[in-house]
Amino acid sequence: MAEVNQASTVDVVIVGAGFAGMYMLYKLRKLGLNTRVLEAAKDVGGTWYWNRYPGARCDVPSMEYSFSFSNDLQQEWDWTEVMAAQPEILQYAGHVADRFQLRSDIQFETRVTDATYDEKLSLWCVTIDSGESITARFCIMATGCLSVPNTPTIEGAENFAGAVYHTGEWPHEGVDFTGQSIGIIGTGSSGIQAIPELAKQAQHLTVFQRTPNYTMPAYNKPLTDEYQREAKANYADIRQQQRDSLAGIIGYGFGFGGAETTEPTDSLLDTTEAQRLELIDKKGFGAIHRFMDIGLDMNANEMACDMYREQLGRVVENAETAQGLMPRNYPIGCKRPVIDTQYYQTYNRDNVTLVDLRQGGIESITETGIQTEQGLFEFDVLVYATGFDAMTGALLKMNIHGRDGVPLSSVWAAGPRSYLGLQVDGFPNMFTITGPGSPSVLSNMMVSIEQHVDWISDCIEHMVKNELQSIEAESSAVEAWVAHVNEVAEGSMMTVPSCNSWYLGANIPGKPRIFMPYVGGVGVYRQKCDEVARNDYEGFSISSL
Ligand code: N01
Repeated sequence: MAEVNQASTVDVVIVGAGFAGMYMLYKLRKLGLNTRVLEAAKDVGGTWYWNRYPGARCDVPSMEYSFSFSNDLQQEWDWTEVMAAQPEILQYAGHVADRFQLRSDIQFETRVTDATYDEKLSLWCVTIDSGESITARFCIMATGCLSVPNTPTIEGAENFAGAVYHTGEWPHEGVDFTGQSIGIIGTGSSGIQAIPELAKQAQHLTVFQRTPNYTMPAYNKPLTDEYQREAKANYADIRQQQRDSLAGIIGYGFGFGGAETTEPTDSLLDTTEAQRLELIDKKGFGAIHRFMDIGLDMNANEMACDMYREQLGRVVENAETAQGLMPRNYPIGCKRPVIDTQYYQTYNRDNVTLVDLRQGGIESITETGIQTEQGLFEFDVLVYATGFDAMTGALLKMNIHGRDGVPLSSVWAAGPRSYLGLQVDGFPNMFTITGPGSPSVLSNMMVSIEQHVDWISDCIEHMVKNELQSIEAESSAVEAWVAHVNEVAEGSMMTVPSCNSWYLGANIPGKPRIFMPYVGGVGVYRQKCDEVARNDYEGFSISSL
């Protein structure tokens, strides 16, 4: 491995060596800037480095969930499946690091504890867990949106005698569950992906489900050489369509999650019951994909939920288990869509038990299992699939202090506020890649990462060329952007009171209920960011050297 850049003063510090940090480094090197990346893990990959649980897989087609910045890279890399599994994505991240020789500027096994802005010197002082500090003119947070695992506080948790795992911090050597009984808490994307795989390995699997999710079959399959050749020949066009789209995904050749279309057009309210049943016969869970009003009208949405439950009842053989798995009382589409491989079929196995916590919640964790209001369930191993302190977690975990020593935690006490999800007022020369207030988690992260990195790198180039000292979001621009983010989310399924999603911070006790990502779409958002830059960085105040 190449020697690592250990300078204590650099032009730019980047926190995080996931896809965002890696591409940011690549771009800043091209500008000739001395850059250092600080990364807690032993290697690159970010979320794909940590989330190694069985069944971990991307929910975006691989050909689109990959970098577009280098045509050579996208032409030479071959994906094996429509939606790649974690090991393949991590291999890809490693390939990118090797190909562009990125590791020499990445300091691994280094956790940032503090970042403080020195106004007199216009420098960021970034402190790491060894106690050392690095100063830099620009500080770029590439810390990811889902990088701080959430382990709920449950009474007696420390008493459990067996092994305990979290899907978001899975052991790198893997876990052999042969002959073991497992208890798993959580049925979000991670739980829904892990459950079918764990059930295959375990002697018995008990699933503790607080809120059933709406999940769609992934219809994943191997990619043919012919498809890859054809898609690669059309890559320029595919990438442009992704950039102009709503979510950065066009589902080229496949649709999204096996659906025929990524852009629903029909009205469910205009269908008859007989037509709906016929659609379910033909398409199963996919029956609801093409109806636009599901996202706009609560009655249409409830009709779709009925269709969903109907299909679920057809797949799950035990009627009581099927009832237990049925999501109710919140709209479909209000949370991050989940896609799965044989999730409901897993409950037809003899070695899987569902504990529907709506019938009686968790009271405590004991030495041998979980005590619920329905009784004690015992197992050897406990798996938390309980998600993340999303979007703000990683930023607030570091002690970030801006102008006048003001902590980010106090500026964000009532929820995150940011201009374009790129900068916070009072924190000059600090950028957040895919920060709250940007499309981020509502999009294909690769598209959003590339867009933010390109924008930030153009901005820094502009600053350097014009001998400018600092750039900082204006408070009025932050206010206006936050209002806009809320306004566009308002009226969508995602903000209805019955929806308790991590988009709203609702999964973390005490976290302010604010809709964090920008729902306006990556195409529209990109235009807005470009317009801001074209208009001399409108909404930012810039000072000269
Ligand atoms: O986390 P989640 P996740 N007692 O927050 C339950 C991305 N991702 O890791 O809904 C009992 O969605 C909680 O219950 P409830 C993707 O963006 C992508 O699964 O709060 N249960 C819920 O069931 C995704 O959305 C991929 O009632 C408790 C679960 O834990 C995001 O990561 C794969 C509990 C947490 O679900 C997060 O997904 C994996 C408690 N005290 C992840 N506390 C793909 O690309 C929490 N829960 C496919």
